[in-house]
Amino acid sequence: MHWFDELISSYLSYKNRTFSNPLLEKIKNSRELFLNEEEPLKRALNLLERRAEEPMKVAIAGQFSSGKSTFLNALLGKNILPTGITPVTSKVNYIRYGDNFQLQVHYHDGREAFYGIENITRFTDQRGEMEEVSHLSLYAPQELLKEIVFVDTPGLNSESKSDTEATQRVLKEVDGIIWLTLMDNAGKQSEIEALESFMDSYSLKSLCVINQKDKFTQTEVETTLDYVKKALSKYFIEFVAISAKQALSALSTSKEKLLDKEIENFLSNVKNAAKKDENFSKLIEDFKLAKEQISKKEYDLGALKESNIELVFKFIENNIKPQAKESKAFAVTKELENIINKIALQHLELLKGYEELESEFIAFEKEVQKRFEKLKERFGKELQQAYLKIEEMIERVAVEIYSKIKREHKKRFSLEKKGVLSKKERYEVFTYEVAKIDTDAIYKTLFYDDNIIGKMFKKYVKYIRTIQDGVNEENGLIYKELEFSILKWQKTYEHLMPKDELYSKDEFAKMRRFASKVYELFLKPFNDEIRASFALISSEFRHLSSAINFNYQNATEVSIGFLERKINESIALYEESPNLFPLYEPSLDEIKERLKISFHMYELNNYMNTNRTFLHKNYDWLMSRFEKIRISHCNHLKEKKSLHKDEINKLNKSFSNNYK
Ligand SMILES: Nc1nc2c(ncn2[C@@H]2O[C@H](COP(=O)(O)OP(=O)(O)OP(=O)(O)O)[C@@H](O)[C@H]2O)c(=O)[nH]1
Ligand SMILES: [Mg+2]
Repeated sequence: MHWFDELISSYLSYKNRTFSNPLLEKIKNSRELFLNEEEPLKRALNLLERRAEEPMKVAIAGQFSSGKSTFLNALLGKNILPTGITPVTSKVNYIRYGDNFQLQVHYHDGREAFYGIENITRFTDQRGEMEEVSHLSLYAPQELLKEIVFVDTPGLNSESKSDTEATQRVLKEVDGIIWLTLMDNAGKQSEIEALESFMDSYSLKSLCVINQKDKFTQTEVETTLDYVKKALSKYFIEFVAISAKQALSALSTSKEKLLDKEIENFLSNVKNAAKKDENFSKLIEDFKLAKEQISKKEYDLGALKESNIELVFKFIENNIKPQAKESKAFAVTKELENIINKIALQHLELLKGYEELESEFIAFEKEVQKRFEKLKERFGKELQQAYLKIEEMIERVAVEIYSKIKREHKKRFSLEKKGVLSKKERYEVFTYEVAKIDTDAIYKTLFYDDNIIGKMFKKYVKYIRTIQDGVNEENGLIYKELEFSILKWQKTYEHLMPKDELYSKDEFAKMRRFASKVYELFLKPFNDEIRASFALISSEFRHLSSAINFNYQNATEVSIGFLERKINESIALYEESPNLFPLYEPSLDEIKERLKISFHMYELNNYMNTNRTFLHKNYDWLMSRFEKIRISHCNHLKEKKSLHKDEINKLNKSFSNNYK
């Protein structure tokens, strides 16, 4: 039963053939790499798969009546294509594999229609008029056609210009050409002219077949072959003489042909039986019977051998096939490479978008850090200036107070004893000078008539205001700069369209949607922080101006009151025991010190006159907020980026594995 196993295994190996097509596998593997396969990409890949699976094309060309159609009939083992001694074939005819014989007519307007093969003459015979037919496809159940599509062409020197042009186009798209010529014509000027215009780029895969060898003697054939080889060596790499007519008659009755048919039948029956889980034994019996009957038939092996047609198949097998395979593999691989590259470029473009946005934020943070340091320095100095203005006011008040300390004469009565033993006592008058602050005069100068302090204070408040405005303006400016660069980015990416048809429309739409939300997602948080800081700083500044505004007169009064109390206390003590207690008179420094305390200058010093003023703290706080926002933005972008990065890596990896 070993022949049976062989049959089954050859059947299965045929069935599995498409899966062992390495080119197809390559495409299928690549398809798994793509994140999404939208219509155009799908179409391109499907087309490529079809190309990888597609059999090679071999055109049969030559001048009219050279026997092209007869040769193809021999190949089909059946007299299907119309032949004749006058120019016959008028339409290019693709002979393809099909489960049944069938004719497909392709019209110029794109229509297609199927007909039984008996109608073929209607559509291709020049003797009929079929202007609207573009070309034909003939399907035949012939194993060889699974690997090779043959193309029958109208004779090149036929009358019709459009037929000749159609042939010319076909010759450019095929993998190989078999040129049929006749003993009498071979190498003649008219043929050389035709070859000159058609064959130049195909010489390496072209075979010259000299037909109708049955009409000549062996010597004549050899002489002609020798001559043609010399005359046409430029156009072909091999020359054979055949008889298409002999081949046709041998093959159309060949036992092999019949056996092939029987085997095909048997296999399809086996397949059906296997599906239904039926026993094969009856099928095997039938097949054996049919085989025996075929072997009893007359079979003209001699004629087939003599026709030389197998040399043509050898040429196809040894020359056309390997080259076609190679050039197809090259073209398909190149195209696949191209597609992978494009998709990688698409991801690169999108990745670049997110990266650009990210680098805007990183650059912004660096810039802000620098700017904030500078602003801290600038406004630190300005606050210090404001602090000095308060000090100046205090100085002015102190000098005023000091200048209004008068001398006043006072009398005191002291009990004196006369003599050591005398019991007589008496009072004596002593005059002395005490300090007296002329409060009215001070107030008059400082607060009322000249309002010196009021004026100084106004200047101070104005100055504080300029600092506040400066801070707000600078902070606003920094935000505006960020906004400008981000909106510029948005402008580009909000309208980003795929540059290539194969690019994913979805991915680009995603990017556009993302870009349109960039204010909401990315800018607003910064803006919110700046606003919050505006509010915070404003209240601090308000405190700085109003606290002193409402306080300065009161603080002066409190200081003077303190000094007066101290003077009066010293007088009281002095009067009791002048030798023990001196009279107190405030120095300028003491007055200043008192005023500083009343004006809360020690607290203000921390607030305005150090490296840790409220503005320093505010900038540090704002910076830390900005940093937090930036980090969260970058994390968000990292997610977006990693999607494309992964795709690019995947594609690059497969690329270097498969194609380098
Ligand atoms: N004796 C002989 N006649 C042949 C042979 N091959 C073809 N013929 C005859 O030559 C004539 C032309 O053959 P076709 O097959 O129609 O030639 P073709 O090249 O298809 O012609 P067009 O389609 O008109 O270009 C027909 O009458 C065939 O029977 C051959 O090997 N020997
Ligand atoms: Mg023909």
